Amino acid sequence: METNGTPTFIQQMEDHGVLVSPEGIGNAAHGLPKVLVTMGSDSDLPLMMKAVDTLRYEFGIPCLVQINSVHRDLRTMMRHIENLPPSVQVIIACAGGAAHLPGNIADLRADLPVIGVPRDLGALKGIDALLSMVQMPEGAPVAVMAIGDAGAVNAAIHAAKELAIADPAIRERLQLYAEKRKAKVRQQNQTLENKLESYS
Ligand code: AIR
Repeated sequence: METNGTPTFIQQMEDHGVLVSPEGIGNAAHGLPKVLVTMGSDSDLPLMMKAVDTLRYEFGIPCLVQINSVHRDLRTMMRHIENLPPSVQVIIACAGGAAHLPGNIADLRADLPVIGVPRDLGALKGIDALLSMVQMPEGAPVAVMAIGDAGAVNAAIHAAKELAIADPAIRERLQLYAEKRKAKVRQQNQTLENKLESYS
């Protein structure tokens, strides 16, 4: 689908993935993407929407979402990752099983931090994905999160922390997010006596 080696407009759109922001998805989204959220298959989407929704609703960060499989279409993945829009500053990559996507991206993009999310899948329930991501050789680091839901949410928070270094508005939203977490523990203590009663 290339004309004389130059990507067509449609190919460029496909190459960049789908923009998601607090306002909406695709044409309804606003702003420049700061994070790429990529995954090996659309079957990873229910997990990775936890990262996408944390980015957009908690921190107001627009992101690109894109499927990239290093075991099913390595060449397309390489083209996508080498041609990301320059506004993208952090990459979150999820895969299940033999999960080489974040490690391969870390090699392709020496300039961007890569955060890995191992999917809890199959016979080994994510241990395989975790080990594939975390045991990178020296020189190409991947910041690997926990397996599953907590890892997906933490990937978004970690990405926000990286962006906050140069963005005071995101730093402020991170503080608010931490306050909400503290309020939750406070609220658990306030209702603790009633809960204890139910055990007596
Ligand atoms: N996967 C796809 N290409 C390489 C890998 N590791 C992963 C996907 C998904 C799992 O294989 O990230 O977690 C199963 O994919 P599917 O499409 O069979 O549901």
